[in-house]
Amino acid sequence: ADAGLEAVFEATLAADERVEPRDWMPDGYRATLIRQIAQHAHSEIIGMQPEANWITRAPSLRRKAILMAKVQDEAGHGLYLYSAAETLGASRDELLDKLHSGRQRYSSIFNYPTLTWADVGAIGWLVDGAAIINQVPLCRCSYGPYARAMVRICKEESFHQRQGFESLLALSQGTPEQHAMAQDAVDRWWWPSLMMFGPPDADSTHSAQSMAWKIKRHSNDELRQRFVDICVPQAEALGLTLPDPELRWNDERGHYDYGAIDWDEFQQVLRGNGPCNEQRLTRRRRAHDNGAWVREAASAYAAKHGPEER
Ligand code: FAQ
Repeated sequence: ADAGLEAVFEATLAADERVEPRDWMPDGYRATLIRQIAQHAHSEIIGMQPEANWITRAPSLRRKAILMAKVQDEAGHGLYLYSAAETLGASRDELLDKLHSGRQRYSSIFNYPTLTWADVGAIGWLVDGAAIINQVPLCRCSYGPYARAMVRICKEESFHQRQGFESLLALSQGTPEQHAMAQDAVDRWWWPSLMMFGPPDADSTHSAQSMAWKIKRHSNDELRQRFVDICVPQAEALGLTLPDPELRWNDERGHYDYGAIDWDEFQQVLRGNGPCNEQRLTRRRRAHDNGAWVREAASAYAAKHGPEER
């Protein structure tokens, strides 16, 4: 690359300014961002499925309205993120094709089933909670369009986390059966939520370079620790226990110690062998195929009227 352009790029990073779509950037920087933003976008739209599973069975009109709004927000997040990826030269068609053919990933967390209504609360509290911890630093990501999309997404995720907590609290303080249902959901979602932050730092292939490029601001383990520290008092407030006998405050470290994560399970899920991988992708492909007529109609309309009328 032209040494002058590279120096401008490095100076932008050093000054903590944003890299914008028309700026020169190294090929690896572009490729890393496309990979991460695409994976993030795919997670948002695949992540609609586990909770949508409960829309028709929400226990009240109020809960149903909240859940529908949340699931629609996730679709919106997917759209902001696909748009951010488009500014790097990756078209939405191409990215969806890579998702559907298994060439790009989505978050491991969405390969677990939602077995009871309490899972909706547990996802809001833990999964959206983990998403916020991971995404707040991404608001300061060096790539402008991604950073700006994150600001809005984080505000919405905060609402999602609060609704999950409130829903779980209602169950926890309800009948003994409802309390047990809430506890069971937390027991099943806790460990997969910790895996959302990615492999341990020693096995994280992309972290060092992504941190040098200021795409990531903290390591996977740092963010995971932050999440654990925040969740322990929240679990107490909920009257629920986290399923980890080794969880205890470490005065020296100023953090909670926690037990060993089952990384074999994580690798299995990444290889496509989680409980719901096949169902999630099958439904996604079907939804895409069912929407073909909308895309065709939109292109036909655009061809007829030209861009100025759109
Ligand atoms: N699942 O070198 P690293 C949400 C892969 S929140 C699957 O550490 P990196 C909100 C990784 O791609 C969820 N794969 O990777 C919501 C790489 O494989 P590759 C989405 C994972 O990128 C709530 C390999 O392991 N959030 O959707 C996972 O530096 C409710 C090595 O890992 C984001 O995507 C995983 N958990 O760090 C929606 C946030 N972890 O590509 C609906 C943005 C790692 O070489 C309902 N992303 N891998 O084949 C990030 O911050 C980063 O990409 C990390 C991973 C931290 C996830």
